[in-house]
Amino acid sequence: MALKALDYDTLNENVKKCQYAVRGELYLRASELQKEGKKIIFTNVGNPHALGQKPLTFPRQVVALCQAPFLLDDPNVGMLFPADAIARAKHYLSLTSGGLGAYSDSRGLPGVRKEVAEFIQRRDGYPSDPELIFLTDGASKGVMQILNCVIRGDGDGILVPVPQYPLYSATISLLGGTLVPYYLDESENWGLDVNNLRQSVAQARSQGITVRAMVIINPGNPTGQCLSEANLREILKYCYNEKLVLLGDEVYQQNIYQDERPFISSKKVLMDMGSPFSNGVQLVSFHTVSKGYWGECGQRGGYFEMTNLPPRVVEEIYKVASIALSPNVSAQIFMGLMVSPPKPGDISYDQFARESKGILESLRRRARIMTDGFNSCKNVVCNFTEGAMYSFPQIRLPPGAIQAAKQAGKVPDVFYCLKLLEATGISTVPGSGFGQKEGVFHLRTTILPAEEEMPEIMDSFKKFNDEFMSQYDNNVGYSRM
Ligand code: DCS
Repeated sequence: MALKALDYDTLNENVKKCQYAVRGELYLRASELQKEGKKIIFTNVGNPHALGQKPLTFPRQVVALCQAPFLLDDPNVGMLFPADAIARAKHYLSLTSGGLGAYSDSRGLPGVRKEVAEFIQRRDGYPSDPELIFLTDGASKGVMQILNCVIRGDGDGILVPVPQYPLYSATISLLGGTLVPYYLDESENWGLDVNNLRQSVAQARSQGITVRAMVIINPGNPTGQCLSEANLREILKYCYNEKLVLLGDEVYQQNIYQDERPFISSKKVLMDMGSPFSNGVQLVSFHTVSKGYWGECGQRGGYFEMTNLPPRVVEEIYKVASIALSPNVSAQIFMGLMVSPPKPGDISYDQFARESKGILESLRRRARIMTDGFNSCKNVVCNFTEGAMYSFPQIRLPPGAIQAAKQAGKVPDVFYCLKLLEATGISTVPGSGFGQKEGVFHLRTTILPAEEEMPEIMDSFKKFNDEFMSQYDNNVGYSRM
């Protein structure tokens, strides 16, 4: 039969190549089982509200009023909404040209970009220019826009940490670029060794690849580590010497679960380094309303800030952003609220502080419960989740299990995760979806299930795992780091 204009055979090869494990085979099987009536615990996506996290009250009040501005004319509005939420809704509406139903500037509302710049300035202690901040539909769209500008063809390489969040591998495939992996060191709590970077770049160059940019995810997904200031300095110096644009994915900057290594932004470290670095390194940093204690994933709000990009490049990025007309306007307001939440003394401050503190403290406890739970299991070792929303234990699969996976036609960690799903309903993502060293296996779970359900989930994981290991473990050299 003749091929249709758009048949699988004529599909863009880059689309076929692109893989996104977070919604891959495991997720599809979990959805099937759910349809059959099995209780599934979806820990495959960092989607806090889907696992029961309640929205923060104040931002929802403000956006509700912006969505239904006629409520502002209702004489009873003050009985339903606090005065500061009403004032804030009026403020945001005044920044729009026609409310939430009108497109905004393609870079986002100037008033909100100004609030983002003020937030960055407060956070880092250095000025930030609203003209160099673009609002986006989630951080994902921002990352795609920037990679689209960097990648000219398969001769262009992007350094990506391994393990990585597959937005990067998938987008690089889609855009026809080349992913240049650099390995994080699991035995050093997923630290980033600049020598590994050098090796990766040398190898890529020997294959004729022009390495153009480097991605860091800080705090890490799926690895959960927080980069130290010293490490960030080394990275920035490396980018300066090698003329690489640094893409700083900092979407988990509020999600920190220890005190030794607080979040520190790439921008601040760069500015602290002074000339020639501070005016020499090109940096794009990304943030979102999906993470932190907000977890407003469905709103699709994000921003990126550009440092040391020439005005003509910024103009071109603006031009390309204009093709999509405008980011979501309600999401822009969420972003405005995230970067300028209620302040001490505001009517809504106490409630906002109570809610946000409650979420963060619980996440901190859940990070601990998960790590300890995994480390109590046979043939499982797990670094502590210093930040972000994930636990990424290494599963030391015995040769018998690897053999059984082969027979079933599955990658070993996919095999393990499928068995786990069937036995317990826990839906995870196999480590192979994020990249890992040859012969080493992991899985990723989020730390997001409700705290009161955690002990039961970990018990059920342990029961499955220890039985699985006993079944396959013949006590001869299982796979190690
Ligand atoms: N960057 C990182 C490191 C992420 O983990 C995510 C989402 C994003 C960017 C994009 O977020 P938004 O587009 O929503 O702003 N993380 C996915 C994940 O691993 N699980 O859930 C979503």
